[in-house]
Amino acid sequence: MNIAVLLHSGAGGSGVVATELGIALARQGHAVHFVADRVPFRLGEAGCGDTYYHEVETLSYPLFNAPLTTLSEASKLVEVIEEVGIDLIHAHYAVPHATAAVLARDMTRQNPAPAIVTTLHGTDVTLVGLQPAYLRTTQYSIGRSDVVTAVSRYLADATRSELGVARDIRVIPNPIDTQRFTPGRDLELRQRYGAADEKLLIHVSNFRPVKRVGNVIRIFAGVARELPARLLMIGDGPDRPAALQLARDLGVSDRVAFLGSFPRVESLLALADLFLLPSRNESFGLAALEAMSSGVPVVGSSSGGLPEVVENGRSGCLREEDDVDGMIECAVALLRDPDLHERYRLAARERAVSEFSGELVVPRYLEAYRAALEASGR
Ligand code: GMT
Repeated sequence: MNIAVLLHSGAGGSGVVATELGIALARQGHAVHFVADRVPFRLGEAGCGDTYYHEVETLSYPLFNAPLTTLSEASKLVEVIEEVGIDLIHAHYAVPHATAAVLARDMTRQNPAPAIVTTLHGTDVTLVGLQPAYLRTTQYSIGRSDVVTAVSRYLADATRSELGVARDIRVIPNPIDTQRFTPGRDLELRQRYGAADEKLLIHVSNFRPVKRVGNVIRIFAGVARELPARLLMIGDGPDRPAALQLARDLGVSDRVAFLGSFPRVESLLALADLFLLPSRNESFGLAALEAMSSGVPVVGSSSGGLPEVVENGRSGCLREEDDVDGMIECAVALLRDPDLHERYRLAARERAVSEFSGELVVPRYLEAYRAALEASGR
């Protein structure tokens, strides 16, 4: 199959899922064409067969306040459709990608036109899509897709109840490469981030308000009052300066390392004793799944779709969104009890492998593709 993938090419989870799913499909013999404004964050190092990158060119023009990226994306997509013969477009995130897909399908002279699968990832529904500025366009683009998938039951329900979309939505969880994200510590690397008797906590995100990085620091400070510990903060975003200041205010800045944003996080994840994700609302929590696959239990919030990934009391510990004390208590209990920690560690890995491994999830996407081709009359 010739597949065009529309995605956000930065470090966010939807772009990561789109890239890694595309790579997995290319490994199975499909030709995967990424259409984006820059090389996707996790594509660079893959070097994996039949993947292609088509750059969306943007145009700045004094009459426009900002470049009209949806239009450039649709134009580039039509070009790709007609040059290589695209069977199916997979749009990750409703706006602007599903919108550009619908527009390109209407514009192309290719007959039959490609089918469209749209995957909803989270804030495209719960935040951005609900804004009056985008609401009708989001509803329209979802409605005009041949098949719509959501990464959790929570998100599928929110799409129906909050966005008022009545159509069928398939729930397909995010896949994980369990061979790449695998337990196994590089002891030399571990030494670089703290002494052997210090517990290592880790957080990976784009440091946006929804991630509550302030609470990450508060939880860590609470844990560090009880036992020797260090925190690795991986990623970057608008809330980094405030998090850094809070670490200073709470007197833990010497034990918190901000490492920045980079694509290969697996070797660092495998070093950690706990992963922190106290987000306000996580529709899935891909970063938590990557940690679990690496054998790292998760402490986080029970809102949104995270409970569909992390089993509270087994592979991690989930508390109400702002229950920082509860999260501290749970983290300390886990870190103080090696047997309990080992049970959680094994359960986290086991859940990642048995529920979310690419071998199980990628075929579900292929099944959605077949349904979309059929629905589109191809
Ligand atoms: O909503 C975002 O934060 C953007 C999006 C992204 O591109 O990072 O993240 C969402 O998609 C991920 C992949 O499906 C999910 O793991 C994240 O939970 C989800 N983020 C939120 O719901 C906040």
